[in-house]
Amino acid sequence: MSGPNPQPAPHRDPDRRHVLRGLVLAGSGAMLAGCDRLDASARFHGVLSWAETLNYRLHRALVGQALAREFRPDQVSAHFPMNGSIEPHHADVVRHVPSGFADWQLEVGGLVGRPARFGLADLRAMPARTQITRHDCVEGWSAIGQWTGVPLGHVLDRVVLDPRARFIVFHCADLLGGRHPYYESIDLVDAYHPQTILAYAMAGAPLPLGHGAPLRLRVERQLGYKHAKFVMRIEAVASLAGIGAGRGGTWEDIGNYAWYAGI
Ligand SMILES: Nc1nc2c(c(=O)[nH]1)N[C@H]1C(S)=C(S)[C@@H](COP(=O)(O)O)O[C@H]1N2
Ligand SMILES: [Mo]
Repeated sequence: MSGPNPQPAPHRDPDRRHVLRGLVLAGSGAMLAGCDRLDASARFHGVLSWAETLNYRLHRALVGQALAREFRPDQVSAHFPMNGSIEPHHADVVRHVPSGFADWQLEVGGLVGRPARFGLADLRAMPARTQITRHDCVEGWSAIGQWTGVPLGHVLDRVVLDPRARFIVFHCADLLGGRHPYYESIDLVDAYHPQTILAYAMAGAPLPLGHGAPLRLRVERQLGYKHAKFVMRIEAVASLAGIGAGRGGTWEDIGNYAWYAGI
């Protein structure tokens, strides 16, 4: 099935209350602040067109921080396609393929108080979340997969996000079509959404290379191209201007895709 979903079905997992409590305790204030701040900065920096701004506001108003639907293990797709780049190209990352990324490190910087590097073991030692969700690609396919990773919000808290930060940018190790360095970005609302994780495992096994090893973003409330694979560097920024062509992502820059791809 392709195209936008209807509004996500009410989430009925037993851990829902736990998640909601966590939300209230940990970040609702920050998320609301992030939302307001996005409205101010994204519009004025021209990232969102007028229509996109309207879509963003409508979507946010309708679904708020609702969780994307989660599925049962028996609903996982037998075949989950690999799409876009299926291997990294950046030499600094390619050299880690043979060892299974044993000494690879994710770089987290930009507008943060404590820039840091994290290896796979560091990321695995952080709180983990496993979720079974449906991935919707604009090219017209969907697949249900199980992902495990560390909530992005946890990593951002570890490096102490600067109050000036408005967006989180994911710099990837591949070149789209062999030419364009892949990057993506999300706002702080999505960054702190409980289902937004940096996934290092799929179906309980290390993330396969073609699905973005060693680390890929799962941002379950948005379309497939937002789910950056081969993430090598995360950067907190106040504005998306000056990154790539300034539209917030590679597909946004070269394919005119919407920056906000909420589903
Ligand atoms: N770095 C990087 N991330 C990427 C892409 C890519 O080409 N490079 N393709 C995007 C698109 S369009 C989709 S649908 C998903 C595909 O993820 P999959 O290969 O795990 O199915 O990754 C997204 N993230
Ligand atoms: Mo896609």
